[in-house]
Amino acid sequence: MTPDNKAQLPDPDLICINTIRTLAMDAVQQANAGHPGTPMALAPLAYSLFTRHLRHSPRHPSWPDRDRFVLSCGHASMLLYASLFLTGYDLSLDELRRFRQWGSRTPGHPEHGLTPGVETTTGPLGQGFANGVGMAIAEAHLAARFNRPGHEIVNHRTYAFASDGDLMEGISHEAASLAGHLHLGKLIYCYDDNGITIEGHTSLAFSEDVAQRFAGYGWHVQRVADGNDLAAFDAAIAAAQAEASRPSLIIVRTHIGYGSPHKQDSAEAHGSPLGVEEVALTKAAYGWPASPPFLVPDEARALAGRCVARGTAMEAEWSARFAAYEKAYPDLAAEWRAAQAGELPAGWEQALPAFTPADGSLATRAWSQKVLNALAPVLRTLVGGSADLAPSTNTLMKGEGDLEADSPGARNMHFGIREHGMGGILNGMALHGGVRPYGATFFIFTDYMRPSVRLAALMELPVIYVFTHDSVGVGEDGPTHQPIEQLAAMRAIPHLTVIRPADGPETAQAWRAALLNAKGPTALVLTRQKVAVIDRTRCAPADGLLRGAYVLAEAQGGTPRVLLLATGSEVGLCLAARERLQGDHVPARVVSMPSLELFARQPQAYRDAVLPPAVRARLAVEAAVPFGWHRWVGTDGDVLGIERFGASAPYEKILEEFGFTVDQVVQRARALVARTAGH
Ligand SMILES: Cc1ncc(C[n+]2csc(CCOP(=O)(O)OP(=O)(O)O)c2C)c(N)n1
Repeated sequence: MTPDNKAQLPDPDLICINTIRTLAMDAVQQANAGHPGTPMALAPLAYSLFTRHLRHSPRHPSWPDRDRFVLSCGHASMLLYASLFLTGYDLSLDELRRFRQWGSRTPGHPEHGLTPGVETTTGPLGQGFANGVGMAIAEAHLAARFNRPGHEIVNHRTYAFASDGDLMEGISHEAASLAGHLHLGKLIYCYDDNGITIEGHTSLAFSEDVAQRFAGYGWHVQRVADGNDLAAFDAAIAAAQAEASRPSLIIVRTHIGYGSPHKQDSAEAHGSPLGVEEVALTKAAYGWPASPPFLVPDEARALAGRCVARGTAMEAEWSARFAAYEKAYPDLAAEWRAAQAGELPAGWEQALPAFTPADGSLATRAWSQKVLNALAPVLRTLVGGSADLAPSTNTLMKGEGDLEADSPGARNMHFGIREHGMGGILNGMALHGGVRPYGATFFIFTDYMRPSVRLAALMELPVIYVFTHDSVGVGEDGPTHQPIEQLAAMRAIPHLTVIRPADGPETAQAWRAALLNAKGPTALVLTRQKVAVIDRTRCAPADGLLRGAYVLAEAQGGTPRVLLLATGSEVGLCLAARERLQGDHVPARVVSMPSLELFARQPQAYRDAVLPPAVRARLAVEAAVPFGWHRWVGTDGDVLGIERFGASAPYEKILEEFGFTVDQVVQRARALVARTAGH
């Protein structure tokens, strides 16, 4: 086919657009892997957005008041890389040539933190969609909190491109529904309606009316009939910007592999190189020289200078505004700066409550509520909530309002029953910055949000999760609600710190560790059932938690014959078992191990001090699948865990049936001592 877009577009625009297209084709061809078709289709939209609409500063990609852009269909990464390169970001043409190669800044899917201008890591479809919603929530919250009449220092939009796959994934429903509910008027999404996915035409599996769907969510919906029609697209963006109280969806009809004589509008254009011949034919159809590859004509090269100048001017204007704000509101400005930097206020740790046995027995989720509420007034950046379980996860900040459409500056969020959406939104909030987001649900439902938790870990975002109802200790709700394999599954995620505290003081330290962890997400794993406060006059202080594991109760005489390792609610069991073992002249050391990740990071000498290599009799006690514990108990050790699904009964009965009794621990420990004595 012969593209007719020359007739519609002024030449310099078309040259820039075709530069994006051909760079994508060439990079994918050179890498012999990648997705050329979607960048070819979306090039006009990206060009228009990056050069005319997006308020961004290519030389300062972290300018706080920039508009955010999310490429939710991360497989179209070359679209983003070419756009960033052409608009003057610190991304060279050589990097585009090294697309998908080891050590390049142009990986297969965009990775936040690696490439300047990449606002979030995308690729798992639907995640970016939810991230954008989180960014817009953070913006609305910070605008409400910090802006003052005549002084708007927070005022930016969030744009995203989303594909069929993004909209098919359930997370897009969850996030879009909440975005509509919250009236996120500064959210502008473009849906790439190209009718093609990997298996063929979308009609194979996707026939809903997307416009009606989003209208139903309360979004402002527009259509652009032709993705090459820049004037229509610009008008739609302008209308979306003018819409203040509803998120916008612009449904743009595009053609995957646009201009490719044999592959346009086919699934073949989606995820493999066009082929040398087809690249040549497509370039000919564009009126583009066949060689050299990676050609950037002067018209396209000139873009960078203009975009940099445009961005620098925008940023300078904002800086002047900020300076005036700082003069008028010095305290607020200082607070804003600290929030942006993710700094915790000096002395915040003094707000951590100290619990003693006199405080009685409470579930760790209940201790957590006390800690959260002690910290909330001090840590004003804490914003979060639960997926409709706040009364059970105990995550409400008392006295703080509900973050709703008409009160975006409040701090208690209500995610609705949308765990996956919550996970993606928390990531977006953390990426936006200025807030310290937390989200809560039952531990069992981490399975519903695991993809987002994994991405938080991959991006090393300081999200805090409060996961309660952490074991068969849930009781009567039964096996559907009783986590068994979730601890192992969460611990298997690199860069995620999992903390399962044993009592009130450890729960306070767990929050402390989570807040101090700026380099990745932290999951607090908390009980539903009550646990006693450990007598710290007889045991070690709870701040040992910061090292992941610590000697809670030393063996009599200091040389243990057996080590009892436990987390959370099972620590108390081990303390009781220790008493019995000691009575039987078996010196037993109890090691509280709330975080295997934190412990693994300690120097060998510390680890050996806690778990002396010479002591082979080691029993780990945890009401979960034993997977992962053998690293710590060794080949001679034993794990009292659970290798079946749970059961519906009062929790005391379940724990007894599953062997979580002092008797069992003592018996298993004795057997271990006997077995290892002969070694
Ligand atoms: C959660 C998830 N499932 C599956 C995939 C694999 N995948 C990559 S692109 C794609 C679908 C492509 O269709 P579409 O979203 O319409 O993108 P386009 O063909 O327009 O580029 C799939 C299934 C993925 N990246 N993420």
